[in-house]
Amino acid sequence: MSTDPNPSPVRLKAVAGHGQPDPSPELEQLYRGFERELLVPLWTEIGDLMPVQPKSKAAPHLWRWERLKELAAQAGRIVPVGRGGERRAIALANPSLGGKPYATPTLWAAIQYLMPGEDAPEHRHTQHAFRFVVEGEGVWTVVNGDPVRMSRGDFLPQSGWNWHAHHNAAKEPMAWIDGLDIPFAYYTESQFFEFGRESISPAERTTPERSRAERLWGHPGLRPVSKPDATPASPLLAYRWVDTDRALADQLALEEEGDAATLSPGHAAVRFTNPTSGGDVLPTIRAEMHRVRAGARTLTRREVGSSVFQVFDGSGTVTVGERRWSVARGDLFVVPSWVPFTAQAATSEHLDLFRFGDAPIFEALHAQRVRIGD
Ligand code: GTQ
Ligand code: FE2
Repeated sequence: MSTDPNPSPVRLKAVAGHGQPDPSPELEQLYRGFERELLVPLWTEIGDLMPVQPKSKAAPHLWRWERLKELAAQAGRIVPVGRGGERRAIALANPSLGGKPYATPTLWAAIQYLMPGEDAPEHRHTQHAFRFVVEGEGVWTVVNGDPVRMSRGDFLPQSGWNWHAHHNAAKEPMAWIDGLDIPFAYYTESQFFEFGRESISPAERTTPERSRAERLWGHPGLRPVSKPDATPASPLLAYRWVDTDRALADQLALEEEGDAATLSPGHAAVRFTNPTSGGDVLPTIRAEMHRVRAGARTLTRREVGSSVFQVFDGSGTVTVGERRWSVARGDLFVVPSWVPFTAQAATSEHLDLFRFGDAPIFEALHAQRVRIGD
């Protein structure tokens, strides 16, 4: 009845179709009964609930770095950063995810901005996080009291429940991107959060070239014997561009010398890994850097789970499902679950793509699938 003060949210409509019962007054009566008792039969929902392959709600979408930076700078002039709001971070909101600040169903991606001399206050949360720097320098992120320099090309993981604050020690504002598993933690209702100290100490405002974490863990192929245990997330707090760049350049050089060093011709890729285990750098987030040689193209790839890419350097064309964009430095785009992706570098310069995704979740659950080719 229309006067029902608590109408059922279940709405069932008899429709003709494959495997559907013929519409009839009895069927209507049955469906009203289901609605009253808050019941939904499988036969009307199966196409949505159990598709033959993942059908992402998320849309392929691109955000231009120039636009993001402009708005972040505007926020820098107007919006203070401090306790409560915690961060001047502005998230990418996928147009198909209901207005939530989610880049994909599992991943948060945001531009964060700090003015000269500013501090983002200390806190910790169970969500896993990282920073990636596409340009600029001058901010130190302070993780459990360890100041870590952030410069162009650096990848900085911060696994859940570590205290962290950010400090801009430079005379210029700085922007970078954050990736977190906020949507995943939200759906699974597994979040915890704590405020830290009101301000960090003078010792934590120092600006060392290398963090304590790098001095302990940042030596290729060497681990401290004093730390025998594998940890679920990487204890190394910075992966420096000089190392990533050299690894990619070496792969392409080896390929030219005839070694099978690359993923496919002209496509080099490295994954950021946890030095205690060789596994992914964070329990829920995989991060990689890809380099496509000038004029080369990656294989078409689709996989379970979603990714966000940021163009680190160069230019080219990326194809995500039905969408195709010309991309340049800083541009960010989303590749939803099981949507085919290819990247083509410009003929004049290589294309460097930073990528992060949720693959570790699906691998842990033995639900990961990858398909190469069209
Ligand atoms: O820098 O600590 O983009 O806690 C979202 C949540 C950044 C951060 C974000 C956060 C942070
Ligand atoms: Fe945080």
